[in-house]
Amino acid sequence: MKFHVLTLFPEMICQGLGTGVIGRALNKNLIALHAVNIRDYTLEKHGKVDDYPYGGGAGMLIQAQPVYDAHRAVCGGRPVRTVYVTPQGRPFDQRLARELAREEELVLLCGHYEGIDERVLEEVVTDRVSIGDYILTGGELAAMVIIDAVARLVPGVLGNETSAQEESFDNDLLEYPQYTRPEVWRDKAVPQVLLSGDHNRIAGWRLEQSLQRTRSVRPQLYERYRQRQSLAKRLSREKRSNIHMMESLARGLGEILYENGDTAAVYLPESRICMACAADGAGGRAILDRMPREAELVVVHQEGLKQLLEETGFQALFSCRQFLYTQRKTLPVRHKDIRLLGMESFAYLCARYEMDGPEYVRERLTSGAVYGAFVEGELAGFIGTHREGSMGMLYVDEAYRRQGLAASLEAYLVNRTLERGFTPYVQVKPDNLPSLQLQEKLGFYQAGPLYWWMERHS
Ligand code: 4G4
Repeated sequence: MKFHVLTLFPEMICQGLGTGVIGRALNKNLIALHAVNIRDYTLEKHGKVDDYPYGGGAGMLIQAQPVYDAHRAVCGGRPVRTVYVTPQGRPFDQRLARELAREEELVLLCGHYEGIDERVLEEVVTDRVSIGDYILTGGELAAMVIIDAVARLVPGVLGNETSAQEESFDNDLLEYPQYTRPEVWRDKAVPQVLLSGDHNRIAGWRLEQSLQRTRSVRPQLYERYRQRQSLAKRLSREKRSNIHMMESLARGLGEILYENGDTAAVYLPESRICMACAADGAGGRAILDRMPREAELVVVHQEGLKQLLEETGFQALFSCRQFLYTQRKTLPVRHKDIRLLGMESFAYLCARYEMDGPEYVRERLTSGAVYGAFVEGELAGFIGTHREGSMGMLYVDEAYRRQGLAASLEAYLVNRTLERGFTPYVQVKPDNLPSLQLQEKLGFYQAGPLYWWMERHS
């Protein structure tokens, strides 16, 4: 991923990001940083880039021309997402960091003085972003904060196999306190439970600490956590048919749109998917009333809700069966050479997985969501986790079929999913017999009736 920064202080950017984890990622060419001095593009002979604001007022503004020309020099004609860091922007958070991490290139524009002439902002800026409700003397520190948060999500940057996949500002809770040696420091002992070796008790203590911290420091986060827990509890009564909703919540991909008795809707803003179930027509309409305009896809498994959607501008794209793996134990994986795939496998995947298009393949690959099976060093097949959390994209090359490779791939992904504390589930088209058989063979349970993916037709 490449970051371009348009700034009056390029050395500040390079200095600030040149060390530590981000510095190492730069050296390893996992990310690139290109700081551009706006002043280099002024046409004014003394290098001036600022002037007085029309209408009067304190301070100066950066003029449109040098910013525009610097941006042109960086992007040429290419459409590159361009972030203006400003106190007047959309609040930056982990979700926006994940969204920006999906870009191949990003421009960050840093303001100074009182800001920048609005006309060039209208021309080049795609996103106005604020890192918090306070004023800085320049946009550089804000841009560096964003670059740091985004860069650490790029696969490989955090080192080893840690991938950005499904990392979330998790389950809305703050982290619990942690301790390292020595066991006693200045008469303060490490909490006894952490030395007990009893992993259940430790997990319970940590959760309790997280809850206390969150409740006292971030009451709103705590409320959201409580709401999610209560919906999860309700959904779990019908866990089998609502596993897709449960899992999107558990993985921090979805937020609750509506909850009332047996009517519930979860919305996944990053993939613009809504998952819903309704007790009756009134419930269905309550969901529709709250569904964001941007929602492109809706997943339902009730005939009534499907009809209601069809009356409101949606049509069924396809249907599928849902299977889940409720056992906690990992599965044996017969083929040993299965690993995370990166963009080097882009062409291979595009030629074999056409259903969701190359942009989707790129996004999944760069998110660290796709694994490949190798036979004698050659890529023979792959599997991935879809954006909403289900496993899929399973494919094995003709020449390598009937050797249990698909089973190995799926078993492998089941194990990785379990490791993350999630419940593996898949959605299978009803006519895909080999896949239906595979789910049975691996010990999956079919959950609920048919699921319909509904698409908005404009
Ligand atoms: C744009 C307009 C970002 C940029 C005015 C930038 C805080 C943030 C700046 C200014 C910033 C933030 C000089 C006020 C630079 N301050 N919260 N300062 N100012 O993200």
